[in-house]
Amino acid sequence: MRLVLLGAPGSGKGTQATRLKEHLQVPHISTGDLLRAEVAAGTPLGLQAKEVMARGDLVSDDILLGMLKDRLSREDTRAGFILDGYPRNLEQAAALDALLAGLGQKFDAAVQLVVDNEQIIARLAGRAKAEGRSDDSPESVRHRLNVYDEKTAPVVDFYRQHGQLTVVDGVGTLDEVFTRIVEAIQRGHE
Ligand code: B4P
Repeated sequence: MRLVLLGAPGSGKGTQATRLKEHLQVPHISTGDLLRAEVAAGTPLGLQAKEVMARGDLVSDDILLGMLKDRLSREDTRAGFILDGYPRNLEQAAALDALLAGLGQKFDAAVQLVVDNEQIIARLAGRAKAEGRSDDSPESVRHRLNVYDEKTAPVVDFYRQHGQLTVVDGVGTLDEVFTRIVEAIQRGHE
């Protein structure tokens, strides 16, 4: 199973991917986690990404594509993967298609988690308190939601037009949302 998880910041992509990887027995690839690991290790790439992420902007497509190519070339992704946080714009969507075509692969479903902005702001305020992530400040969250509307929402429309989109209500308990995703994947595309 090759799954792409889409949704606004705070919609539960990372949270649900952590559960889905156990259920589907495939690796969870979070571009946000890959970037945060570079930042924590203080690599040149991490130093470049740090400020961009704290502001809530998108890190450059070239950096992301390089990281993704490396990760998808690893043996453990042969049987599938859950991609969380990529693609975030139409250029990244095209790059993903090309990358998978080069590997002789296609993804099985793009799942969009839908959560209203009020709930998103409350969730990320909670995470800011619990984990102190620099991009969960109120200013950064507002900006990330604008970036999502401007750059990432067109990716959702693109997959919808191509019949590859599955929409899931992301509001509810972690178990409820998880069950909806699993059922939606089983049912296939909407
Ligand atoms: P990400 O790491 O992808 O951050 P995110 O959008 O906030 O999602 P995340 O998966 O972490 O949170 P979740 O909704 O699960 O990206 C961070 C930054 O990295 C980006 O802003 C960008 O700068 C950069 N980046 C990453 N990918 C990129 C790309 N492809 N191109 C360019 N730049 C890129 O969880 C949020 C909170 O909600 C948690 O506290 C969780 O506990 C809570 N929650 C989840 N589900 C819930 C539920 N059902 N009910 C209540 N709370 C819930």
